[in-house]
Amino acid sequence: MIFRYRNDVKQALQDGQAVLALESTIIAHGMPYPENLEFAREAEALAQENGAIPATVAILDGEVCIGLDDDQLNRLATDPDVGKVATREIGLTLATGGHGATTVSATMRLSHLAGIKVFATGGIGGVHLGAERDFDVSADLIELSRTPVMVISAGAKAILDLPKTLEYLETMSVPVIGYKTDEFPAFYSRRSGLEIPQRVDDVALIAQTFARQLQLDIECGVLVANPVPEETEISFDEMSVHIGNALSDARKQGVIGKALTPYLLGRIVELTEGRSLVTNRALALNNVKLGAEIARIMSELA
Ligand code: PSU
Ligand code: MN
Repeated sequence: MIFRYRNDVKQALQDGQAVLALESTIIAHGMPYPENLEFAREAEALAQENGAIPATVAILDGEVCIGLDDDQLNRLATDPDVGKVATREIGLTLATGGHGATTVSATMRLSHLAGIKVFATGGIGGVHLGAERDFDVSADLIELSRTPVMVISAGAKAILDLPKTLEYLETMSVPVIGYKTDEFPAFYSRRSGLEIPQRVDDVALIAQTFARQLQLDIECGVLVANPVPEETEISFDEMSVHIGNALSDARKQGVIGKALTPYLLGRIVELTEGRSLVTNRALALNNVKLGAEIARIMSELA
């Protein structure tokens, strides 16, 4: 068997009830232990409270797991051998019976194959600063352009080139919807100064927008940009300083490729003395809540 479903997830999918996908790279490579495990448990509980069955996605022992139990969450949060799996690494990880935490790209693809339409994360990968030299563009953007799953995010952080990320999404025909905002949020901060042309304040309209795309077999996803709650945001100006320092440390250490995003996230937690982690947790949970509401409305539309 390649797909293993937690029982309640399988049942909910069969019955057409709301299911919300959650990624696992944020657990294995996006936050330190034990905050990562606490976050993973809280995210599952919050989805449930808001009317959707949570399905954290990962690859364990060569199987795609849709919905994890507490032991499996623990394993992802603590085992240093759990790799970071983007879409291109799915095949080899399965073929070797390996383990992997799935990124936004792989989680989208596997959710789609499992029949899950809505997925909540923290922030997406994007076009990296200096991409005109090193071509570092996250596979998340490619997946958004070819896989019909809605992704709820707090935008993307300024470790990325945000204007280029938005341009790329436009080129790749990925709709970007600002939930109650006219600006693309910058993960830790509510504002980036960059305009999003499509603002929607009504959750039901977000669900209907995606339902229409699905009806027409438009194959791309939708990126929902949901700003971090005001009480936990860190200003763009302050974060820019820490991000600049983290980027220069990465350059000095020669960190590139798939190691770069986890390195920067960890370094920023250190540089902000843990404040960025509090913000990261709050924004990701805020996305889970919105994602669960959208998933619930989508299941009622079907
Ligand atoms: N951004 C975050 N937290 C994360 C990630 C991104 O704020 O944990 C993870 C996600 O899993 C995302 C991946 O899909 O990093 C992108 O990695 P890359 O930049 O190597 O494509
Ligand atoms: Mn990359």
